[in-house]
Amino acid sequence: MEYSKDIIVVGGDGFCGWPTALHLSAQGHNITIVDNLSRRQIDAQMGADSLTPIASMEDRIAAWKEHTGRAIRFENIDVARDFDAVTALLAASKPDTIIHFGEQRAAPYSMKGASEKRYTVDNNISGTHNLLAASVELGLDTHFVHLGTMGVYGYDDDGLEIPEGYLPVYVPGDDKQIMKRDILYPTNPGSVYHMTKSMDQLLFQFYAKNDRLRITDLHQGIVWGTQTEETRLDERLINRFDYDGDYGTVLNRFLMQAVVGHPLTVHGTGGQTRAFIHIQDTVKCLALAVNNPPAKDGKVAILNQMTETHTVRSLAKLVADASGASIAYLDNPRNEAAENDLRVSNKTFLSLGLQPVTLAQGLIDETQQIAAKYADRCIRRMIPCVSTWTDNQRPGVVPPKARKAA
Ligand code: NAD
Ligand code: USQ
Repeated sequence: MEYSKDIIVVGGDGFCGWPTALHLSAQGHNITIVDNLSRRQIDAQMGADSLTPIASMEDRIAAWKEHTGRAIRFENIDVARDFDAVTALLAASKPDTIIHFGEQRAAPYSMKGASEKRYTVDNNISGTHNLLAASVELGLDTHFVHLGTMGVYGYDDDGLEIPEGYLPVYVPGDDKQIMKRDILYPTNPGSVYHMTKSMDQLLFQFYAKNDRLRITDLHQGIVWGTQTEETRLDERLINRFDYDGDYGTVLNRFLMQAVVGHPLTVHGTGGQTRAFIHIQDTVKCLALAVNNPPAKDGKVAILNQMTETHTVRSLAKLVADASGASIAYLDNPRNEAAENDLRVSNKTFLSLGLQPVTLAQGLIDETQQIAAKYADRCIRRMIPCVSTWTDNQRPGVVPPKARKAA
């Protein structure tokens, strides 16, 4: 580490934010977590909960201090709604780095209905914009690191290796010379949630160009696993484990389903190929990003934060073979391609020294052991994915076209 940085981790109570805050604290950085605890509130509203018992923020921080002697500050601020509090905090702390995890991140939740769509857009866009506008207002030279998503690229399967954020295009100029331009890869989001990440990209493009903010946007794949080196130290530090139909992501859901004797819920044929990364690599990537800020050159640094790709059906088979679970092929509640290939460049993190953890049996076993340990906390009625992408996918709903014809 070059020197100890002052880092604000927005969304530091969440699945990726909490282990990242601990990892960076362990590396000697001074950490302030900012979170409005909305994720815990959404669980309470839905009647869901993390499979692992997550301690209160106060107990988490106290346990960390007991084990390491290191303090972490916590500020309960809604970055989307309380601009004054955001400005006051940034003015007082002048952070070297802001890491922004603080968004509504579940695609199915964002598609439940108008209220969830509006919340996701308002929360994600205003939160991101407030942090950028406050940094400019205060004249800060803060490195802004944002968690974006692989899903902004879409899954069109056009045979290209997905580059890191920018696509070179070649267009004929007036004098018939071919001109090369690097444009933002055309976004093709698959949910309202993914759309907010596409919109975030434009905010970053503008603020990097206009105000020379130093911005790193990490296009992360689906994160799996639960524990990191730091969260394993004490049960009060344990990371959250989402398995419900809105917030649970596919591999962790399969691992939990196998443990509780639920058939593995494959949507459609399971031919969807997605990018994955283990939570331990997420925190390593964040440390690499923090320690390698981009130049103030008007361009956002976009890095693909993923380590491997798999189809949903191959993951189901892997888990079924290891556990004896059965596989259920269900009608897909989403509006997405049934089958796609996916090739992704992640050359920047590899060149910075990332040695990826791949889907190894040991890690799968560990996650399954965590799931087994807390299986009695599983609320089975929260397992099905009931959020549908369009009206006509809802059971018993007459599709709009049929309604018109009647
Ligand atoms: P999470 O829901 O567990 O954590 C997000 C945290 O942000 C929560 O603690 C929540 O309370 C907080 N938050 C939300 N809105 C806020 C606001 N307005 N003000 C303050 N705090 C707020 O999600 P996660 O899985 O940790 O994801 C973190 C980020 O990483 C998200 O932006 C997500 O889009 C991105 N990401 C996650 C995954 C994944 O598989 N989990 C994959 C790719 C990208
Ligand atoms: N799927 C199943 N069965 C399930 C759950 C999901 O077949 O029980 C399928 C979905 O239909 C989809 C794929 O698995 O084709 C992935 O779904 P997911 O819920 O695991 O992931 P996704 O909705 O894409 O979102 C997650 C995070 C999000 C992040 C994104 C990264 O919730 O915050 O941005 O992964 S990425 O997918 O690379 O865009």
